[in-house]
Amino acid sequence: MAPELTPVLSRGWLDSEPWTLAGYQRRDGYTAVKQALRMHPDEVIQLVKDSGLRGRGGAGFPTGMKWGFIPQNDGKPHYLVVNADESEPGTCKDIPFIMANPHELVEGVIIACYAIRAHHAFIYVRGEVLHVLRRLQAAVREAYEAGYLGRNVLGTDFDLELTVHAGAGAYICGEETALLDSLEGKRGQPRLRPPFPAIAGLYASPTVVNNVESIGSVPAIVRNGVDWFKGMGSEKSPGFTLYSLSGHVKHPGQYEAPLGITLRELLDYAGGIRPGHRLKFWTPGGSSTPMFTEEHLDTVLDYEGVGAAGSMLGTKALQIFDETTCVVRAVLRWTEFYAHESCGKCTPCREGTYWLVQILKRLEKGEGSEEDLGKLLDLCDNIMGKAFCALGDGATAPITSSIKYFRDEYLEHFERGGCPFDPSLSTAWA
Ligand code: L3W
Repeated sequence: MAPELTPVLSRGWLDSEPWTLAGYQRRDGYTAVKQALRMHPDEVIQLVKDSGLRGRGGAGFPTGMKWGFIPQNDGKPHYLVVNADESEPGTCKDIPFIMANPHELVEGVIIACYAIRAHHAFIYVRGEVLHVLRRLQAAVREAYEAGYLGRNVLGTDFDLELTVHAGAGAYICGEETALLDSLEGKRGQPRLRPPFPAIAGLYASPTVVNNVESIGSVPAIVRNGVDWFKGMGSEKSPGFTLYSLSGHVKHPGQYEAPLGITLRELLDYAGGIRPGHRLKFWTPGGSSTPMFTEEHLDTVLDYEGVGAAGSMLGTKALQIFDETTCVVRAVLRWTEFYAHESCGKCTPCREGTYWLVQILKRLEKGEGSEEDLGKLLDLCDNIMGKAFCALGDGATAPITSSIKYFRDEYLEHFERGGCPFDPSLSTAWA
């Protein structure tokens, strides 16, 4: 039997105006921060460490451990930066969460800042999503008026300023150090790590950078306790999470479920593949994660399960394609995205993604040769692990995995001298 859905972050999404302070307070909103402020900051860090919460932005790094990296008594200001620059292809969880539940994010920010002794937090939002920005700004205003932000939070001696910052819409600014450069007013390009942001982040000060969903999960953990959280999910990947299902499923959308659910089980909730069709390929964590096929329907969707099957859980963005979709065309489309979004700082990514697009275009039109597949793999090998940040690595994932599972489909293109698929049949290109 499929594990039951676990609406924690998505609780109240269908309520009337769940985004208001009053709406959030009806769902126990801002009770966790009161509990946290009665604890010692180190106890809050320990609680998050004990919960086993792992970063929901793609890498799955333990959240409590990251908070614990912030040096204490160093005389420097500390910062919390929330990465709300959601833009990994297929990923659409942080935006709906903020739209429905901005106060849960604000409450998580207050708890996290108290724990790491930060007095200024920033939420870096993708600039194009004006509705999200407005929703968040309104919530922050309400939180200031209610005394949850500003001087003497809830009558304690803890002060906290929260700034909502609009980015300008570049995928690279989802990379934590590029985001920090952008926030400092520079062109968003990744920095060399180490030093990690925990040591030298915003304005060269110790900074925690966490994804929206990671911070949004904290109030429920404080409210309900570690055992409750660990009662969901798997041993090394505990808890609930938002899976985004898109593409050829009957009911695309966000499904909040325990880590460790499988795609087969999620499809039961999403009404299955669109009627009359069958699953061909899918991404477990956005286009930066190697694709899977039908044989992976029962892969356990947690960090370990997906890793063991040769991919990454990433942002849990499950893009689902049926048999009408040309895999070469899908890969070309993703690769054009990476070439466009490459920041140009390092040669393997800047030049490599450009050439990947040229070769894929040729292949898709049926003008390539088998030798081109070797060239693609060679280029990927020269990008993977050699680019300045994960963008380059991500660009290689759809290519290497599609050649692994669908080599024959690539060959068919140049054997027939064109694409064997009718694009009008696949809604993936609508
Ligand atoms: C201190 C150490 N801190 C690691 C911290 C580090 C970071 C976190 C994870 O990429 C992935 C990427 C995308 N001392 C530390 C330390 N940290 N060692 O831990 O670091 P890392 O390098 O493993 O990952 P990352 O650079 O954060 C994230 C993949 O996620 N992805 C998602 C992309 C989504 C977007 C978006 O929507 N905007 O970009 C999808 O698969 O490809 O592999 O905080 O500082 N010793």
